[in-house]
Amino acid sequence: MALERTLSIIKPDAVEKNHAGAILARLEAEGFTVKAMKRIHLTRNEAEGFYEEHRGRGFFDELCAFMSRSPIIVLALEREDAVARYREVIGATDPGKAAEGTIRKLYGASVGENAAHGSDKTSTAAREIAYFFAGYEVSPVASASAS
Ligand code: DGI
Repeated sequence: MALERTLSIIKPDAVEKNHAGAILARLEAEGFTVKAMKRIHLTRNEAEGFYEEHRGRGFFDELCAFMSRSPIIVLALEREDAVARYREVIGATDPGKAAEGTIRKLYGASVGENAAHGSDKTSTAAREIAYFFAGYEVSPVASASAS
């Protein structure tokens, strides 16, 4: 199975409730390596840019207001099959439908405030990592076995 990267966001609701440490510990325990990480407070425009593909959907304004409400923690994570494995660990979009023990089940409150974001495919992951991190901030993929 291929070594991959995915973009993870610990969303405002989880950071506000001081769940970031527990979520990060869980991700490390699940075998993800942190290749880049930062805490940022998105502007409304930056949130809209990140979720551009959802523009026009009924929840877009609510989503962007939420994501720019308070700081988030953004991570580039690496492990084998990272995109799919990460989505398993966070669980379904709606915490009410997420499997027991998943991050969204444990820490999410609603479909809008669901604690974590994860890229949906590898091509999306590359674009999303580049949205938040300059090249020098992320370890080169080619040297993934090094730190
Ligand atoms: O990839 P996901 O984050 O699991 O889900 P997505 O790409 O379909 O939607 C992106 C985010 O938009 C999701 O994490 C929460 C928000 N969202 C999606 N569907 C709804 C929603 N927010 C509200 N309020 N209502 C929705 O139906």
